[in-house]
Amino acid sequence: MSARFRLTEVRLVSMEETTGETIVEDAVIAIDRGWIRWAGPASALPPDLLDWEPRSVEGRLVTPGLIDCHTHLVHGGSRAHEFAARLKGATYASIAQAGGGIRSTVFATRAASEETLLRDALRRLDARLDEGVTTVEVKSGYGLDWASEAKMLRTARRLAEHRSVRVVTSFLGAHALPPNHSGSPEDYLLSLRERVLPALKQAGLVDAVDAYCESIAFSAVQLRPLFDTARELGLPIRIHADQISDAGGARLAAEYGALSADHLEFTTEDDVRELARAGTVAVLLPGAYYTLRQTQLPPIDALRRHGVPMAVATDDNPGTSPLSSLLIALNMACTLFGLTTEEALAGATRHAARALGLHAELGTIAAGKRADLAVWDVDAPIELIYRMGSSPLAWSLVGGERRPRTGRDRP
Ligand code: DI6
Ligand code: FE
Repeated sequence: MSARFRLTEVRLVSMEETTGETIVEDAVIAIDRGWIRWAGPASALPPDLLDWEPRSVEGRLVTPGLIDCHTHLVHGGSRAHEFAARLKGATYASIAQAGGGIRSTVFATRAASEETLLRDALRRLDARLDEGVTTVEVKSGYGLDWASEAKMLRTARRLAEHRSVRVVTSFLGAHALPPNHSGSPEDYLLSLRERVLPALKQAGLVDAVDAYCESIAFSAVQLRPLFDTARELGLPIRIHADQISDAGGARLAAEYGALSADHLEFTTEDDVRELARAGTVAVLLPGAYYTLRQTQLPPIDALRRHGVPMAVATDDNPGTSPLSSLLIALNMACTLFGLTTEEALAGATRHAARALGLHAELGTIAAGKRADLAVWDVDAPIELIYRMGSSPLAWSLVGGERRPRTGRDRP
């Protein structure tokens, strides 16, 4: 394989801010050792790129590789029985209070071997890769002790050794109090600050710090010291905020200049203003909204009015969003939250890259970005979102390397 080549006969959807999902017909993407050197109409190709090996995509649509910027795809066990219980009228909170919920996944994750965690996570990952996902964020938070959190994060890192994908990790030790924890929440958070987080960071396992700021988890007041520690360690912050109550999570995200505030169903317009001021991305998670049959919508119009970038992700977790399909999350973002298809696609590309702090190198097709691309058998971007359950991906490229779809032998 040559290190330099140009994709030709591209129908280019760059998802750049200025052009969005406009299609540039008969385009070329020139790729140099995994990075995009140039992208635009063939008629404007700089002459020095003419002798780069041409590889035709035969008129297929090419978008940036998709980015799933909020997942818990490494975890043990299943919570199908809770799904059954909810169908009979139980609520998420009542299940948690009865000892189920996050705690039951903590027991299953602690009991699982790393190989089992890896095998199950790879299945959930593969479903995404076959939908054009090239970067995925993965959280810990179902271990809640040093060894089990480390096991989850190591497994997340290993995904990138087994598949062509970029993995970004978040430490979510502040997800719940560990089962049988005898001390106060403050004691637990202090142990994260003093021992667990610095050690995991030192081991190279943590790219960011996340927390569950919620009436049934931790309060903003309790979380501040943890975020101070994250800051001292130079780690960016993201927050599960205002999902089932207004617990001040979005305000806290803005206060700490968090990369993202995720969920936001109960966020007020005043808080949206703060998010805008802080440059924090709103990550919308319609799979959780759907699964919990929520009725309170995130403040989409306010987010638009104040210019807060909106990303969309799966939230793939065994309790509230057992969803492996980012394309279906995009469909839900449109149908349930009223996003336009262009907003939804920006939410899985440009804005998702920003939510991970990687917008300088990912999220659009432009010179200087990584050659992470998705090649599709569709006529227009809306087709990616409108149809559910059958991925139109032809193949993807990660750092310029072609990744065929699973089980497909044709090019
Ligand atoms: N993300 C989370 O981490 C929590 N809810 C959500 O949307 C808890 C998920 C769980 O019940 O396991
Ligand atoms: Fe989540």
